[in-house]
Amino acid sequence: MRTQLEKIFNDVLRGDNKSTPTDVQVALDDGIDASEVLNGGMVPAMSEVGRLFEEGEYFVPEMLISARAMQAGLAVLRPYLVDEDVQPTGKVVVGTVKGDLHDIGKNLVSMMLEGGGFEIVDLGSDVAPEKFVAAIKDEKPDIIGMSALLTTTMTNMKKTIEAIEEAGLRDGVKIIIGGAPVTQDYADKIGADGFAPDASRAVNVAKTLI
Ligand code: B1M
Repeated sequence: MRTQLEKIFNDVLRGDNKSTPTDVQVALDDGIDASEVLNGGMVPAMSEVGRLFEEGEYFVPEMLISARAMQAGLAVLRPYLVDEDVQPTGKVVVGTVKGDLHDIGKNLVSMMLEGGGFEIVDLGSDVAPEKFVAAIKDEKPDIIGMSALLTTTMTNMKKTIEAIEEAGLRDGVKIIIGGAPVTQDYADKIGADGFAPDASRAVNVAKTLI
């Protein structure tokens, strides 16, 4: 089991988008749990990519090809994380905030929420505050989920909450935020209703708020 997870870790690390989905499928066929494939192989590989970037060994192109391999692996995992037959218990509009292109964490949170019975409307990445506002009017979600990976873009979470307040829509939705630089303290400071450090805890927080 260990070697298969190591294989997947190395696939993502070197950005191999052919071997990653194949090795993920082999792991699942061997009976390794989807969450173990994710948290024991794929997610640690992305952390290592981040470390190598900080050390100056990886550059943006390497980060991009690892991200592409990660997305290819996630596509294989998706049916194992999402139960299509569950009746939706609530609707969540998700997006990565303005100026931020990191979408892997947001996609993972979306998948886990879907697996937890939520209907998802995904606005993508680099989502401006006014787009979140328009989506509240159009989609009437129970929850807005915002993701940010950069210290320079997490401030757009505050701006989005302010835009929702200014549009008079704040009382009708709960707001959950997350992403590597985001903390519970920050969530409290900007008036979000919930914070989750990872995708599975995002599901618990969403269920509590509903
Ligand atoms: Co970027 N990048 N990146 N990058 N990148 C980071 C975030 C960085 C930490 C790397 C580093 O220096 N160690 C650093 C940020 C530093 C900082 O702000 N403090 C960084 C930088 C600097 C940059 C650029 C500025 C680099 C440059 O151009 N010089 C640039 C910015 C571009 C932009 O957004 N405007 C940039 C670009 C990119 C790529 C496009 C190449 C690529 C992203 C591709 C993509 O997403 N499609 C990329 C990548 C891959 C990373 C790292 C290596 C991996 C991110 C990732 O996917 N992690 C990252 C290093 C790292 O995170 N250690 C890094 C895996 C993912 C599963 O985890 O997204 O944290 P994460 O999501 C988790 C939790 O955070 C949480 O749950 C998820 C699952 O458990 N979560 C939520 C996330 N959203 C949530 C929402 C919730 C609840 C929980 O509720 C709604």
